[in-house]
Amino acid sequence: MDRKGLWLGIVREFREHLPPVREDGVVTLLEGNTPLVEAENLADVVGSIRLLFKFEGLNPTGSFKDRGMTLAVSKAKEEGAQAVICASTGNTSASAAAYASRAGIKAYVLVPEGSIALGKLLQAIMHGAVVLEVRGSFDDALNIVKEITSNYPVTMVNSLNPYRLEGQKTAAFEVCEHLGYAPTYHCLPVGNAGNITAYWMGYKEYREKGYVSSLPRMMGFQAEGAAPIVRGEAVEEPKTVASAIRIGNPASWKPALRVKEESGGRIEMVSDEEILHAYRLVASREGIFCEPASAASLAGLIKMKKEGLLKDGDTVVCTLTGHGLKDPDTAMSISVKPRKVDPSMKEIVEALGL
Ligand code: AN7
Repeated sequence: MDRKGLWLGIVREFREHLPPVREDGVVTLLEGNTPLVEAENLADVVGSIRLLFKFEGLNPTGSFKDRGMTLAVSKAKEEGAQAVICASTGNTSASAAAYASRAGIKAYVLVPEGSIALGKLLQAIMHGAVVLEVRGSFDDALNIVKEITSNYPVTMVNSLNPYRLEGQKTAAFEVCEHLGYAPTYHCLPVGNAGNITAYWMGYKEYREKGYVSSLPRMMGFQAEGAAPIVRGEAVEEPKTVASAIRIGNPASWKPALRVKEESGGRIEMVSDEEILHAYRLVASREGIFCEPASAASLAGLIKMKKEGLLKDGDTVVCTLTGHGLKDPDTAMSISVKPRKVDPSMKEIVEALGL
C-alpha cells in the first residue's frame, strides 16, 4: 500500500537522526507533526515580530511527552522490559501509561498527591497504569523512582532516560522544516528542563547537518514559586498554579544552564498572574487552548517585549507544551460561569445583547 503523505510517527519519520529501533518493535501512536500556528492577533502585546506557536497539545495524549515516550517505550520493549515507571506532574504519566498499554507492558506511575490536573490523572488510570499518589512532592516521587529502578527490573521513563530527550528533539526538527530556517528566539516553559535541552540538541543537529544556518536563543521560563534554576537553589516546596512545572529540583538543571550559555539565551521566571494572563490571551485571541504551564512560554515572551529585547522582524516560536482540556479545574477557577436562562426568545435575545 502506498502510504505517501501519511505521517508515520517520529521514530520512523526521523529514523536517520535517532537511535535505531527494530522496525517491528516501534511503539507509536503517530505522535509529532504538530502544527506551527502563526499568531494573528497579538501584535499589541508582542509588537512587529513573527510569532508562531508549536502546539504540542495536539499530540496523541495531549502533550509533547509523546515524542520521547514513543522512543523510550520502543527501546524498553526491544530490551525485554516488562514494566516502565515514572514520577510525574501528570503529562509524563499520561503518556507513559498510553504507550505502555500499546506495548503490552505494565506502567507504574507515582504522582504528587492532589497536585496533578484531573485529566492527566484520568488518562493514566484509563490506560491501565498502576497509579500511586505520593504524599509528597514531584521531587520526592522522582527520588523514589530512581531508587526503585536501580533495585528492581523496571525501566525508568522519566527524562533521565536518554531516549526521552532524543525523541523530544524532533520538535526542533519540525520547527526548522516548517519555517525553512531557525527562529531568532525559542520560548519554552521549564520544569525538569528536559525539553529545553532536547530542543537545543535538535537545533544543533540540524545546523551541523546543514539544514539550517543559524541557531535560536533558547528562552526558558519557570514559575516564580518553582524557579530553582533562576534562584540558584532547590525549592523545597514549589508552588504555582502551573502544576506541570511545579518542580523544585530539576533533573536537567545543569544541561539547561549549558543550553542558556551556548545559545546566548536566558532562564527567567514569570508569576502565576502572568501565566494565567497569557493562558487566557492565547485561548481568547488565537483559538488555542493550552494548559497553564504551557502559557509560561508566552508569558515569558510578553516579558521579553516589555524589557525591550525584541526587534522588528524577529521570528519567535513559543512551544505550547500541553492541551488545556487536561486541566478543567484551573480553567474553571478563572472563568465566569455561564448565565442560566429559560428557553424564552425574549430573555435569550436580551441576555445575548442582540
Ligand atoms: C505541559 O509530566 O515533568 O522542562 O512529569 O507537562 O522538560 O520538564 C511535565 C513537564 C512543560 C516542563 N509543560 O518540561 C511531567 C513533567 C508541560 C509539562 C513541562 C511539563 P520539562
